[in-house]
Amino acid sequence: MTPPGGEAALAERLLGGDRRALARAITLVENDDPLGWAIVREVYPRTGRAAIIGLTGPPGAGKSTLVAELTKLDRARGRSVAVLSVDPSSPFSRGALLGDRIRLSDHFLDPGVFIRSMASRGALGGLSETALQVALLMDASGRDTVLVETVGVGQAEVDIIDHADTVVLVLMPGSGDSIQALKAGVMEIPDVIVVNKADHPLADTMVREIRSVLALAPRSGWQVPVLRTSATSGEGVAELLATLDAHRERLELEGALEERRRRHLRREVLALALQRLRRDLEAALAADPELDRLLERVVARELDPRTAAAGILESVQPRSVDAGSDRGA
Ligand SMILES: Nc1nc2c(ncn2[C@@H]2O[C@H](COP(=O)(O)OP(=O)(O)OP(=O)(O)O)[C@@H](O)[C@H]2O)c(=O)[nH]1
Ligand SMILES: [Mg+2]
Repeated sequence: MTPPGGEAALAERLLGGDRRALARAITLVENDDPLGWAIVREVYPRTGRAAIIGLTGPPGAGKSTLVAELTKLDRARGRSVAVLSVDPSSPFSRGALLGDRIRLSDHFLDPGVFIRSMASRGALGGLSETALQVALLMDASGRDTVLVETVGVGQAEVDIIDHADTVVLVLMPGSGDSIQALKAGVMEIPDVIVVNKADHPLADTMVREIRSVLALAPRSGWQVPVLRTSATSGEGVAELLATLDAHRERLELEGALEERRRRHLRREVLALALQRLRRDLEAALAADPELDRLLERVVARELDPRTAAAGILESVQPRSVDAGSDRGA
């Protein structure tokens, strides 16, 4: 139990880099505990200092193995690291934990590395939203680098990967679906593409295919590097880290980091507002017989669906605004 006013003390310890305070705050946020949100509110002004690097890609591409290797190199140069593995495809956090435990086990005893895995079931307030708050807590606790790993299934309203300063797409030979998704514009062009499992005979073909897709994509200033790694042997990982540094430097040099973060935060705030509106609307409708009445009239062809929808909004809007404020009862 946290005593009243305990969030201030917990926030203070978290800001001071206390790992147990960080772990506790994350659990509170995962449990959708108001105390957790209070802590996020408290520490938010102290966030924005960590380099947030997102690794996404199909299952089994080697993201966790790469994260473990990157962590090793980043630690070797004295930076503190937090790792957040988010697995939206698994209802259990245990599966994700088990695999990651093996790959990240080298780092368990290092106080400079903080590791957390999350799956859908572990996050009562919605996985992506929770993951975002967790990343903020890690940032506030003074970690230099926050590595976020997530399977690239995407299309959530709030996607954690959209909040990375640098997005790395990790593919392996045979990730044809991902190339199609890039080609079709379904998947946003990342900042860096890695073909992992470079020890595989088809790695070269894969790199060529990616380059030909990128050649068609609209150019921005940054030319997306396509790197080859073999995460299990560590080959190419130093080059990847150097590329991540280069991307960061470029962002900072051009003032692009601020611009990118502004874009992300705008999207996040809007998505959260929409999410909230939707929740409030659904809650209001569940308790409102007016919906059934309207529906009956739509079914009876007295009222068209569009007019009915407008009627619903009119009838619930004042309550929705009310429920959305923090003014209290
Ligand atoms: N041959 C080879 N195997 C690799 C390489 N990198 C990772 N693997 C293996 O591929 C498997 C999956 O690696 P993970 O790091 O768990 O992949 P992941 O992308 O994190 O997987 P999920 O989190 O389940 O989506 C493991 O058995 C790794 O040992 C590599 O460079 N070469
Ligand atoms: Mg993994």
